[in-house]
Amino acid sequence: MRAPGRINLIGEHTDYNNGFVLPAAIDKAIYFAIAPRTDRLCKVYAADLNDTFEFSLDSLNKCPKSWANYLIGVTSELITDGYVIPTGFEVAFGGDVPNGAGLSSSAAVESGMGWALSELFGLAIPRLQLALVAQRAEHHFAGLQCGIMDMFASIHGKANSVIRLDCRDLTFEYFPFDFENYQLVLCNSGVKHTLADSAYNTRRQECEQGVAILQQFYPTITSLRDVKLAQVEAHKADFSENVYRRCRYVTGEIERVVSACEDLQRGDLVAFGKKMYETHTGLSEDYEVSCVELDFLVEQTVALTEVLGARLMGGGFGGCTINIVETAQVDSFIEKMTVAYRAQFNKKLVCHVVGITEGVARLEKL
Ligand code: GAF
Repeated sequence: MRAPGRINLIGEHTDYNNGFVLPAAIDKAIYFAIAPRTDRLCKVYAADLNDTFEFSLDSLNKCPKSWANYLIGVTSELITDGYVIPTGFEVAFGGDVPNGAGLSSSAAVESGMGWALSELFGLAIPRLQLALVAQRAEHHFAGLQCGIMDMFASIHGKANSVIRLDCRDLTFEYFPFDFENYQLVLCNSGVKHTLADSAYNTRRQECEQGVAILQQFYPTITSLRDVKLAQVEAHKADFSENVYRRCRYVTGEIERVVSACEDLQRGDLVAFGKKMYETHTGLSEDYEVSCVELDFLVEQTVALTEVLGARLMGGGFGGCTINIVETAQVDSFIEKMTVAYRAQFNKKLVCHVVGITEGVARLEKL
């Protein structure tokens, strides 16, 4: 089984606000091998951590080992949805999705685990249902009140295409993203913010507070998706400063994704790239999920003519920036960024040129 990590071109922190996102599955993945047992025991092995864990199908509870919770969570949520896991199993997994880099290794683990169980026991789980199961596993077992984007992308990815997902009704469309002259390059700041999960959940609550305030004026709205940026501005005095800025960013970003998709359809990557910078500014100043390292990495690109757009990617507080870079200049871009990062922070910058691939799938027998 192969379950990929994901990137997101634009549309950050919009998924849990019922907005649009534009992610894709990438050529970095977690691989699973699975076999059935005859009893109720489940033995799991995380190859990259060289760590093991065992649990029983009869007591699927949260455990102190964070990585194991993704596997227990998916197993438990599948059973909640009525799928029959007839016996225990042995599973080993590992891959090359860097942990804590904002490429959603956790969603890859959840999608891969679900797909592995589906294949092993002939469950034929529909892809959308698996994404919802993985999201609930994250909520209930990992404690992150995430949106649907990461698991959806890992499960629905298509080679050389980004997915325009409407997180309100979960309809989606593939947009070709295959520009010979440009590559997607990720610059990994190496920063892993330990408070990221709790700060993420706080952002989500602040958006919900914004919705509750606006509902007093517009009773029919149910999420920030139903709100225009102009309405947020009109009610500035009704919000606290933080809630106002969170809502301003999200409503602006949802509108930005829609017009960024139009840029893409016209093949106008220059206009698309400009919007990536606007997103970064919003994430940094209004949503406050950036950090000095990510701001530095984005600022460094502003003067580089070979870069069309750059921004922090994913939940924030660390991880990677995503950059659209002229193909012929990719090596020199990486060199320049690595030197600058070392000079500023005395830290090594790891860069990845990423390709866009298919979503989770069973691999042919080796
Ligand atoms: C994390 C979450 F898991 C996603 O659901 C999404 O909200 C993202 O942060 C921000 O866009 O990856």
